[in-house]
Amino acid sequence: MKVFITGGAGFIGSHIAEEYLLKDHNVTVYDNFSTGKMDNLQFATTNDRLKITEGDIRDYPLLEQAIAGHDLIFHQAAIASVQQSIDNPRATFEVNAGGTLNVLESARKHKAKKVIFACSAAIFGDHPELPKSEVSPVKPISPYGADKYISETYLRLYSELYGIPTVALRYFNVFGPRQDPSSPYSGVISIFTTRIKANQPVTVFGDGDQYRDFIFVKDVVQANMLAAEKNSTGFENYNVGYGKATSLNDLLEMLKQIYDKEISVKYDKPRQGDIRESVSNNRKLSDELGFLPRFTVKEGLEELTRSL
Ligand code: UD2
Repeated sequence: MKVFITGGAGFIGSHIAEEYLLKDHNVTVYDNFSTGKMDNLQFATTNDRLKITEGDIRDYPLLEQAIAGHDLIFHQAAIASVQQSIDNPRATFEVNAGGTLNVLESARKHKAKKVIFACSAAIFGDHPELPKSEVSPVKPISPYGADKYISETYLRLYSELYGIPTVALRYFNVFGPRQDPSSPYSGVISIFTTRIKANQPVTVFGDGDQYRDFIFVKDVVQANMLAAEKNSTGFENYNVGYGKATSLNDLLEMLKQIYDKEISVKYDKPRQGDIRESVSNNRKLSDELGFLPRFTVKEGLEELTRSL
């Protein structure tokens, strides 16, 4: 298989690259290195089955040329910050929605076998139905969520109009090694673990009883590979979470046990625009793709902290 990964030098993309290389496939990473890092691909710098192309998904001619000859396209590139999408919706639209269209059009032109897309639980917004299944109402509350939903819609259209098999994986809260902790809007686990390791206090926005569905990055890779392997012809979407709720207070308790030290926690007012609760119903993912998470949240945290 020839595997093409947009955003392949980023957090999730680099883990997908790593697994395909371990299975002896040829992998092309396409990344503009705005947030992706060469460091994330350190495990393979001497592997001649890895090709790295520096390029932007907004650059259609370059992207289209780079995609030629690949079978499987994993589209992970995006501006992943919700806040950035609120501050600058046009710029993020160009990348997150326009970029997806460029990927799909390139895949159509070169008759790729399948496109698998990193969608997001952000498409659900603050609609109260829980847990979220694939038929739960979609109501994005940020340009980021809207761009992801537009992208998913284009995936469906490209399959219906042009016959390209497409899959949208709606990621819940992904965590693991290589997640960048540097922005205030980085994933909470990357922020907490980095600060705890450095003996710095952590801030909880709200009472800490808000919960999320945290899924370890290697299980997200598993979901991607299962979606790629399934003999599908049309469009499919799947919610991708661990399938259980973990509150921030639960998380801090686990981290306290793992680090075996007291954690200094400051409780502040809730973050504006925060959703209170989010959890995935993994039924479709397990029934149709045979997904079974291999890491509990605690096991994922243990592996993450060992890597820091
Ligand atoms: C996740 C996604 C985001 C988007 C969104 C849609 C991640 C990293 N982000 O945002 O891309 O899909 O879901 O709903 O997966 N928190 C603290 N202290 C901190 C940092 C965060 O208390 O230092 C809280 C934060 O206020 C929130 C929770 O932790 O209640 C999770 O925050 P997050 O930014 O990791 O993820 P989330 O669910 O807001």
